[in-house]
Amino acid sequence: MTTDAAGRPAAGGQSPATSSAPASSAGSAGAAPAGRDGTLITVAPTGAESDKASVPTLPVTLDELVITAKTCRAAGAAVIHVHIRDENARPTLDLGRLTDTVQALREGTDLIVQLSTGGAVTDGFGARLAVLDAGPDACSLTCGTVNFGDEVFANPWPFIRELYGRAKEAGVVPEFELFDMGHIATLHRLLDDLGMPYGGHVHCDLVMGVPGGMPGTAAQLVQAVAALPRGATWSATGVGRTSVPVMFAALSAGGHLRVGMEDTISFARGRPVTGNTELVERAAALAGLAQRPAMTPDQARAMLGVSRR
Ligand code: KMH
Ligand code: ZN
Repeated sequence: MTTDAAGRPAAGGQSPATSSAPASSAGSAGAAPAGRDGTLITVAPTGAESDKASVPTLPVTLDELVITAKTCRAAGAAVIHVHIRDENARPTLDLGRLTDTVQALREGTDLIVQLSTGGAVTDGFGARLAVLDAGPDACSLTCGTVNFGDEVFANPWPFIRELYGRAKEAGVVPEFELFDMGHIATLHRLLDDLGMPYGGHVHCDLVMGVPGGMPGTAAQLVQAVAALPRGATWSATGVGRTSVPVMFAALSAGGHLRVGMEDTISFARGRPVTGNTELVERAAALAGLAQRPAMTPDQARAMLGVSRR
């Protein structure tokens, strides 16, 4: 493996960006070890659930988001998963704001900009589809409905199909968000029905520990990874107190990491997060210990099939 000055694996050391695996789910035997030499770290800095008044360090303005993006990039992030807020710090899918956000993040960093199409549980399907019009590099695409605490995060099959088709047409690379084992079955169905995504590679994020979804345990992670489409790469996210155990499990199983204040606002028991950067720093340190150091955004582009804009 060749490395750059920061000890990150060189792009040439990565597995091919595109998968030659068939879209069919038949004969799935677990995910192939693409991206084995480095760790893709995604930061999810804001989310739609935490309230700025209760979590003052949450980045909610465009300036706060760009500063966060820069410091997280320096700490080892390669992808930013973006939810935005309005002038009252409430979640919004306002297209003008989303478009400005994509532009500002591109101007300020070289991160892969992944917009959330999940939004908040209160967002309608039309607004969630329209997120693609903001021209991101990538988008999240949740593969099924899930109980979400006391709420329901709705992702019916016709919506999933529509979003997948539109992302393909728009040249946006989807990341498949999998909150439960049934979502993996739906991902297979989607690939069987509609073929490979734009970019030619399947990358998933196992979102674990949501009350209503799959638990954030090592045993569950192993089971989920074994069910993924052949050739897929995957990250894992442990929500709340499952953040650290899921990170260790993912690294030991050859996976990538998503961290950020969307998913946890505690750094340790009784110790609130001071900001997203320390979460990325911890993830990068653990990835280094696992001898799979943090990928650069260009290395991540090569793995995910995301082209430079
Ligand atoms: N805020 C959750 C309801 C996504 O970004 O795609 C959905 C979510 C998933 O965060
Ligand atoms: Zn999200």
